[in-house]
Amino acid sequence: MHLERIDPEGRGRFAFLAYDQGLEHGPEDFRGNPEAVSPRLVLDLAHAHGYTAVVLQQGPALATRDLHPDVLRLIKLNGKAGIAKGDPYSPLLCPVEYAVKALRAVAVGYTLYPGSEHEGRMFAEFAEVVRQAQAFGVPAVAWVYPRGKAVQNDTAPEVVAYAARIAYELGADIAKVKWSGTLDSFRWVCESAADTKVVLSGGVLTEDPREFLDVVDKVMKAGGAGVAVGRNVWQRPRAAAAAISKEIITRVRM
Ligand code: FBP
Repeated sequence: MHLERIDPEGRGRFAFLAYDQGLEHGPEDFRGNPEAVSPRLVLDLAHAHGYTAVVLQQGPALATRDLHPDVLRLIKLNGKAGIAKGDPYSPLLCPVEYAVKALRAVAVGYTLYPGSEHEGRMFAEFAEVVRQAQAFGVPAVAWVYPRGKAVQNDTAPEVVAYAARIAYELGADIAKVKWSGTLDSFRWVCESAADTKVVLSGGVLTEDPREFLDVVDKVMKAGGAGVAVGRNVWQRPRAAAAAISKEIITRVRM
């Protein structure tokens, strides 16, 4: 485990501010809050509220190298656009070495799609990412989203628990998974991940912030290690994004 850089006090609590949706979903995600089209907003929020790190693809990371240098960067190493349909494959786009040396990554991330006919390539790429991350002393975070024609319900408890377990089997320090629907089922998800810490994947914007914060409460009670949230923060106007950030950080209690 190489969590020291992102968890210096060893509390095992993390709140990542995810901003890789521009690639995954396209600019549609920024329509409701045009300010979010620039990564400046998430960097300002992370600076002001103490998120563990912001999640950036190579491009926004390069463009904002000098902005809020105190804000830690988790560099997303693979990615795909949301245009093609069918079983997903998300190729490695940025090597660990470049992320660490050129983009000052203190952690690296990779999305796995178990159940896709291409899962084997992604498992192999991520296993190599884990070895490289070990060599460079940074944690590897696995986004684990069962997906493809073999997957009927990607948020069924047994599917989310399997996702968390896959992250552990491949050597991830942290697994980012979808909400399994109940506190009890999420406890099983966390237990299934053994030594790998489990964080909640934010999901679509809830109109009422309390709805999202209620899930965060349940995740923490279930033994979760925190959140990796995007749209539920930066799809709100700046003041509301700041308000929910404060609530998230309080609940995660880093
Ligand atoms: P959100 O909090 O906005 O849901 O972000 C979490 C995340 O995993 C992003 O890091 C990623 O870009 C996106 O969700 C992928 O979403 P999808 O489930 O639509 O592939």
